Amino acid sequence: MSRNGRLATVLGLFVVAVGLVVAAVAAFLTPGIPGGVVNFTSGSAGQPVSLVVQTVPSIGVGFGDHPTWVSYLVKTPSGKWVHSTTWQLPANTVVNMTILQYDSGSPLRNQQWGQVTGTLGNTMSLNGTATSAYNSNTGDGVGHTFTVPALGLDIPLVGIGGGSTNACSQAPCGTNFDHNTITFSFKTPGPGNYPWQCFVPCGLGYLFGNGGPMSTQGYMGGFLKVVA
Ligand SMILES: [Cu+2]
Repeated sequence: MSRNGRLATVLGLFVVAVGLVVAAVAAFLTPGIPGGVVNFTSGSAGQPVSLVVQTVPSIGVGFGDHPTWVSYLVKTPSGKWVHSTTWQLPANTVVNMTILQYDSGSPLRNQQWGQVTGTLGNTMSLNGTATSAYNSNTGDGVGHTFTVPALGLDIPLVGIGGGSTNACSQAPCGTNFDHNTITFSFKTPGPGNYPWQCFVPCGLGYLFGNGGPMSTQGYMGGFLKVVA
C-alpha cells in the first residue's frame, strides 16, 4: 500500500474510533426512558383516568438486568403489566390510582412519610378502610411510598405481613399472592414533567439503602409526564 493509502487508512480508522467514543458518551448521557412512556391520555377529555401499578419485592428474571431489585410496574390501558415508571397523563384531570403492594414493610425512619397528603380528601383507602396516616411502628410497617414532591402527594404503602408464606417473588404479581390494595385520587396539575419516587430506602444491599433500585430510573422512581 502506498504511503498515502496507509495514511488514509489510519485517518479513516481514527475517525471511526472518535465516532464510536462520541456515540458511547452520548448514549451514556442520554440513557432514554427505561421501559418507555406509558400513555394514559387516550380517554375522553376531562374524564378521570384509571392508573394501576404494583410494587414487588423483586422484579424477577423477566424484566432485564436486576432480577433481585424491588420495583414498581404499571398496567397499560390495554391491561398488560410493563416495567415502566414514566406515565403520560392529561393535565388538570382526576387520576384514580390503585397500588397493589406485594412487598413487606418496616418502621419508617421519618414518620412524615406515613402521612397521606395531596390526595383528594387527604385520604387513601387501605384494603377498603379510609386511612389518613399510618403508624409504621405498629402492624406490618411501610414497604415503599408513592411520593410526588411537586404535588405534595404522599402515599405510604403498608407492607404485607413479615411472616407471609404466600409472598410473590416474580413480577408481574397476581392478586392470588399476599398484597395490600391501596386506592386514592389526585388531580394532575398543568403540563410538565413531575418526578415521583419512593422515600423508603429500600435498596437492600446498597449504602444506606439508597443505591441500586432507589437511584436507577425505572425501579423506585420515575416521572408523571403531564401533557395538555
Ligand atoms: Cu421503595
